[in-house]
Amino acid sequence: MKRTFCLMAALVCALTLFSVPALCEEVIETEDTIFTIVTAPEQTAAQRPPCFPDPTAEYIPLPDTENIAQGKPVLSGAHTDVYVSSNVNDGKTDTYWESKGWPAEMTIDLQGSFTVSTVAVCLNPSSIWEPRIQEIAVQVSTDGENFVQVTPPEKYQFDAAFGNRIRIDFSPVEAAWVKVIFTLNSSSRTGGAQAAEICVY
Ligand SMILES: [Ca+2]
Repeated sequence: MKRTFCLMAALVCALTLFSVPALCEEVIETEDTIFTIVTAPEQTAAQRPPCFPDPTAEYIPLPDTENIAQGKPVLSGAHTDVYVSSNVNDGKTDTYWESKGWPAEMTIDLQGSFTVSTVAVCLNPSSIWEPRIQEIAVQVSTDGENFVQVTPPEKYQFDAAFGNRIRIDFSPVEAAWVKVIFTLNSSSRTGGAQAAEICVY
């Protein structure tokens, strides 16, 4: 029995050291120890074992079409600390914009007229970002001066379990500018709106 335990322990250590993805596991309990035996799969490329589901499978899906907001000029009011407005459409969810004060408006110049029907607001998907609610409305404009509301202020739940992102869908409308207006953030420590990315489709 002792030899069996040693072999099991060696196997566990070896698998841990080499970080071999597990395809299945067996739990063995002894009087004072619990061993988890994992079996290394036969593989030639990285793969995710069924016992570790892909967390992105739970993310709120975004349209497959091009995000026409990325990299375009943006305009907003004052920002908090280093969280400047250009962080809001740089294509990275590990950089974010945080407003200073309310309401917080972010206007994106699409640099052309497009038919748009979805705005997505994303935070960093890391679970260190606790769930929060932000109240958001969307307006569009064809001339950059006169804006029409396409969705009224509504509260949206951001949760890392679902990618920490929300999408706002509305009837297709012509737009050359999109203004996203934030009026509440339930979890901002400095009292501002937060968005790692604002995407327009
Ligand atoms: Ca960003």
